Amino acid sequence: MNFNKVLEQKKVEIEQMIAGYLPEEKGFAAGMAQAMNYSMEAGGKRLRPMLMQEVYRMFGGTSAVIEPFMAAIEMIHTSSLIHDDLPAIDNDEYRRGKKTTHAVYGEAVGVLSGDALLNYAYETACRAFTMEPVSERVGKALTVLAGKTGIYGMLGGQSVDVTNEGKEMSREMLDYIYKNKTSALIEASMMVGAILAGAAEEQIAVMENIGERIGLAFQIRDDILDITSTMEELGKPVFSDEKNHKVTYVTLRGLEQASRDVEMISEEAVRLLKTFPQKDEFLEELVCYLVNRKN
Ligand code: GRG
Repeated sequence: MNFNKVLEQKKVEIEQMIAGYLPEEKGFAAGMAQAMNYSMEAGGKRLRPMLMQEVYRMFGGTSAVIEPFMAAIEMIHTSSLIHDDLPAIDNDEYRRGKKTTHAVYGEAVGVLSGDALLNYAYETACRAFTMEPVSERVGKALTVLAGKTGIYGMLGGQSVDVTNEGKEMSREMLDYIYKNKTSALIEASMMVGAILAGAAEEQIAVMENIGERIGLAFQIRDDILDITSTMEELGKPVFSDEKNHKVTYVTLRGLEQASRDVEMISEEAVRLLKTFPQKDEFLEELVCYLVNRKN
C-alpha cells in the first residue's frame, strides 16, 4: 500500500462527498452560506471524517448512513476553527493557507457563520434518521456527537484554555484542556464510526480511549509545530501560543520530552488498535502519520 497516495485519494473522495452536504448559496441566506462554504472548502486534512469512516468500515459498516455524520463532524470542527481565529480568541489572519473567515467577511459574519455551521452540522447529521432502518444507532451517535462538542467536551476544554491564558497552569488543568478541546472530537469521530457499524459497548469504549490518545498526541504535535515549523508549511501563523501567552505541553515538559511523549502516546494508541481482531492497516498508518505530521 502506498500510504500517501491512498491518503490523498481518500481526502479527495471525502471532500467530494461533503460538498454534496453544504448549504445552497441562494436567496437572502446566500451570503451566510457563502461564508460557511468558504471555510469548509478552504482545505484541511479531513482527519476527523477519515477516522470516522475508517472505524465504521473496520467494524463492518457498509451503508451511506456514515456520510451525513462525516460531513457533520467536519462542520463542527470547521466552525470551531472559525471561532478560534476570531479577534476575541486567537485573532489569526490565516488558516489552511488562506485568509480566515472573519478576515474575508468581517467579524460579525465570522461569528454568525461559525454558529450557523455548528447548527448545520446537526441538521446534516439528522438526515441519517431517514437513511438507517436501525435509527436507535443514529440517536446514540447523535448523542455522542453533541456531548463531545459541548460543555463536557470541546467547548468546555476551549473555555478553560481561553480563560486561563497568561496564568499559571497545572499539569492537571492542561490535561483537561487537551482531553477536551482536541481529543473530544477525535473520540467522537471514532465512537460514531463504531456505533453506526453496530460495535459492542466495550469496543466503543476502547475506541473512545484510542481517540483520547490520538487527540493528546495530535495536540502536543500541534504545540511542537507552533514553534518549529513555518507559516508556509503550516498554512497558519507560527508562535501563536506565545503571542497568546499560552502555557502548552512544550512549555511544561520541554521540546525533547514532548516529542518523546508524542511517540509514546501514539504507540499506545496503535497497540490498542491492534487488540481488535479486525485489522486495519491504513488506520494504524494514519495514526503514525498524524503524530509525525508537518502541518
Ligand atoms: C463554535 C463549535 C464551536 C466552538 C468554539 C473556538 C472553539 C470553541 C474551539 C476551538 C478548539 C480548537 C481550535 C482546538 C484545537 C484543535 C486543533 C489542533 C485543530 C487543528 O486541527 P487540524 O490540524 O486542522 O486537523 P485542519 O485545518 O487540518 O482541519
